Amino acid sequence: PAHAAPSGNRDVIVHLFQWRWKSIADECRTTLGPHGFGAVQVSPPQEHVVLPAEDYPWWQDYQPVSYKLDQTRRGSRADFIDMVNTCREAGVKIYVDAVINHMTGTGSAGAGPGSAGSSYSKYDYPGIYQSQDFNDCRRDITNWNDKWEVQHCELVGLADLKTSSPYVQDRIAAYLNELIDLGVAGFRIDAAKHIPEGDLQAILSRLKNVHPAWGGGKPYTFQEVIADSTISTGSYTHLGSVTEFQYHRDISHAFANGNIAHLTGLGSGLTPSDKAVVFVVNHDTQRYEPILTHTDGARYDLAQKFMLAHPYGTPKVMSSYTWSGDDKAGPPMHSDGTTRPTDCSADRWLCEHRAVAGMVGFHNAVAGQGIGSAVTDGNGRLAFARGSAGYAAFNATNTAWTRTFTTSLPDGVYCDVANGTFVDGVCDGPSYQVSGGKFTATVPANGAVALHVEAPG
Ligand code: LAG
Ligand code: CA
Repeated sequence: PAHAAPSGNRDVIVHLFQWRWKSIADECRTTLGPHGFGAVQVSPPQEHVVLPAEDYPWWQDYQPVSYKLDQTRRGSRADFIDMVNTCREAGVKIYVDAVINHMTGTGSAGAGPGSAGSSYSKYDYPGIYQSQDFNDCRRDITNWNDKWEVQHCELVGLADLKTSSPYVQDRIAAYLNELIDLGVAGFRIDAAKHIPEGDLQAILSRLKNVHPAWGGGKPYTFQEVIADSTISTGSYTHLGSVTEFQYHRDISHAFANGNIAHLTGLGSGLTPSDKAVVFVVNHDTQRYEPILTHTDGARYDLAQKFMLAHPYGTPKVMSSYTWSGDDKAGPPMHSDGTTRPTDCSADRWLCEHRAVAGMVGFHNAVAGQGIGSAVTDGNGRLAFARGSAGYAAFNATNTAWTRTFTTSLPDGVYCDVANGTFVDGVCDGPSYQVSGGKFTATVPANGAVALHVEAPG
């Protein structure tokens, strides 16, 4: 049912993890729209638990208390609506992180009030869900080889919704449809593999069409499926896109190890490209199983640039904040636990997406062109063409790589969008002259050079 692809070529997703709605609206207007980003994955907007005793961890969001959109740490319902509209006017879709497998757990606050003031206790959410709306297996998932258990018992102790119940399906669909009515264009389905496929299908089949600006079809959905030998991404691809965690592991190890020469074939054998949402890192892996993250500096930015240059999958760029010590640490916040506005040059906001923004234009300009004419130099260097629309070179070594590349880009001067950006006809990076089908470049250590037809120098 819900599987319309993002419209046009603007399909790149950026995850503005924990950003306030107002800050996202500003970023859509000033940065995301002009650079051609397609969509923002926003943090879960529904009412959630509030845990002052644990210093307001980021993961409050993943314990829903109700589907009210007011008074989360990121702003009001009115702020949310303003963000959706402002981003749409900038050509940027909003994808909501939909937490629909479960409600709250038993943490430092086992009972209400939630962030919008609602009272609750585990298995009891007045006016929404009561005990009969939860699965009967009221214990943690222990045997991850048992598909029934993975889908009907509790993920880290979170009250598992009885998604087989038509009432629960209706209630979840009502929440998602309210978001569609507000202009939301798609959803990340949190913990999708913990929801039986048939139940998820029943929920998604109840969804309305999205805003006409986004084509008016069913919402774009990507399901978080951490595939293993018990549950594969293929169990969910008939319902929409899926997150491809093997891609995350493959690209991260390759760049971490400086072993990138073989990456032209990245993604082969994995989920079909048109169903795969791909990423170098997400908010969980950067904490719990880091391979390559913002702490790795240039090599990490290089991997995100490569993802934007390579044809496999729908890229999702991470943009987060630093933390020290405990991995539950929340974003920069006020003393009451509400999040501070993003300032990319202050606090702990990283704004990683800005470092790779020029490559979004490359991704959009070369859409539909295959990868070809690969050139390597040892294990750590790889350059390739995207038809005659673009050419990119990647250097995952600690020494610069100078050579003359052969390209089918038309002769002319091109903006290097790996080291600068091209917005409103202005190139703010280096430029290169292609003549006679060749150009000579010095690809920086742990850096890239990328030229495409829509960015003259
Ligand atoms: C996800 N995808 O399937 C999210 O990407 C992931 O970030 C969520 O876990 C998880 N599923 C549930 O939506 C996060 C934190 C957990 C946290 C959970 C609920 O990674 O650490 O659990 O959100 O807030 C916390 C405590 C647990 C406790 C649980 C219930 O860490 O020890 O059992 O709350 O009280
Ligand atoms: Ca479940």
